[in-house]
Amino acid sequence: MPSTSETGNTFNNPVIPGFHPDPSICRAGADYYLACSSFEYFPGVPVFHSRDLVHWTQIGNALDRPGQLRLPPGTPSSGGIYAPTLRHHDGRFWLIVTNVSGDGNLLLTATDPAGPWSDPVRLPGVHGIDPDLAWDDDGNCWCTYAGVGQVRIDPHTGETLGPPRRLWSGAPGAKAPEAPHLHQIGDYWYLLIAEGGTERGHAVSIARGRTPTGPFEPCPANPILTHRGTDHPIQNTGHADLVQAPDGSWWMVLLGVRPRGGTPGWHVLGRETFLVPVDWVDGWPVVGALSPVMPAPPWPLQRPAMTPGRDDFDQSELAPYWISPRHRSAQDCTTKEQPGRLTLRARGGSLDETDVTFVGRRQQHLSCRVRALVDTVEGQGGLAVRLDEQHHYDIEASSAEVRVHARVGALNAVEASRPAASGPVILRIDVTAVHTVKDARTGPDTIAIGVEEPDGTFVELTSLDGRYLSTEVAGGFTGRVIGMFASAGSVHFDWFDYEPLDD
Ligand code: 6LW
Repeated sequence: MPSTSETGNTFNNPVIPGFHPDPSICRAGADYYLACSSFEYFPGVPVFHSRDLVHWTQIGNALDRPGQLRLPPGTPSSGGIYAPTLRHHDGRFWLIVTNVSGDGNLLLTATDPAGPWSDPVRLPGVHGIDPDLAWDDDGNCWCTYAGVGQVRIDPHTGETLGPPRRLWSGAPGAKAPEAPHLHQIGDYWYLLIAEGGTERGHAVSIARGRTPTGPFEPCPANPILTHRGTDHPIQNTGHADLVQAPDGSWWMVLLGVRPRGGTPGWHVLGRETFLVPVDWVDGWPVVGALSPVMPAPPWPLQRPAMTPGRDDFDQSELAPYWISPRHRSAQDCTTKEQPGRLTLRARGGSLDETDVTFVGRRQQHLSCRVRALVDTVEGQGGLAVRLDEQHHYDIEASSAEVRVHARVGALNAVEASRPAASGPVILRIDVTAVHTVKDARTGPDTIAIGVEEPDGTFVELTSLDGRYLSTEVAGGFTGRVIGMFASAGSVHFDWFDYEPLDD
């Protein structure tokens, strides 16, 4: 689904739209790889591949076996997996990440970043989120983490070798020095960090030293990137990583958000991954202007198929973009029971609870249409737009009725209903973003929910304000996920179609 507004001379930001925060990037020859946070979702840590830095294809998830990713049923939304670092070193790929809901810091390796990834090694001596990995010329492996602290580790066993040390806290008084990435570039070791918190105060700063352990001298131009206090269409910019292209140019990937609607602006797709060029002046990086449309890099842009819009459930395994809160098993989610259909079996919980049978994909476009053909002869279920247990809209079909629910914090209401027609039904959700960013009266988008007649006519049952499914209302670190659920018995889905619309 390449965007229609992209030309040969430009590319569109974000380069990985939808809830894909905390990007970490590395290059192996002509191939770039990137990993993101995944929080309460299974499988965890989406891994992407690109040949041009602009177009990315998801090739897997680093944590795709239950033994690698333990998210107990009570794991809160926005708990779980935080902020990976992905590196290529010594002919292998290395990934270090934190499970804040149990296992702490984890280190995995793979020869192919598409997987399989190893079982994780635990790092009980590393006490901080956002762990980074860097090897010096003597082969020492340095793990640097939020705070900003550092400890030498044995990456094979996870043991710490020596005491932890504090390295740098960013600007005096700035909160949350985090997301460190340590890079050896030329004569210096550069310590890139985020500071100010992941909301409107977010920023990227850097310091440099002659050794990986410092001392570190802050860049006089810090923060080297921030959109604080501006009207920029991309906000909350921070949590960055650096990569060098084969032609010698440098690039930064980072997270940002795209608020829409009136004050304060609501962002609904979570924190997305953006790309921006970097120049070097006097041994310091100077970050180029970050905008929704950017000058293209000086190499041919590939155009791989992005996440496909439609799934007919003809494969025996689900594609890597399908995610489920906390847990998924062949007992409650399978394409093998009825060929060409996804069967979901209700585990018992509703969308309001943590133990729910739900399979979805990230909403990646400000406007989109989602449809699914649902057979509820053996159960009850449907389509939902989910931010977390307390913030979701859904349309649920049973043999008797089709109902639209809205859950917003403590409020839980049936918004509309109608008797069910006999046989399978096409459920449909149209998300339409507002055009004007500044109209004080509007939310970011409207979410129209209903059923589609066999001739394609949309029978809208209700239209809801999208602001209540935004991070500004719900809090947390994720973004909207749209998908299928079963609330009773077994529900069969013939297909699921996600169509980006112009916004
Ligand atoms: C992550 C921290 C942050 O660990 O948010 O934006 C936290 N940065 O670095 C969760 O994504």
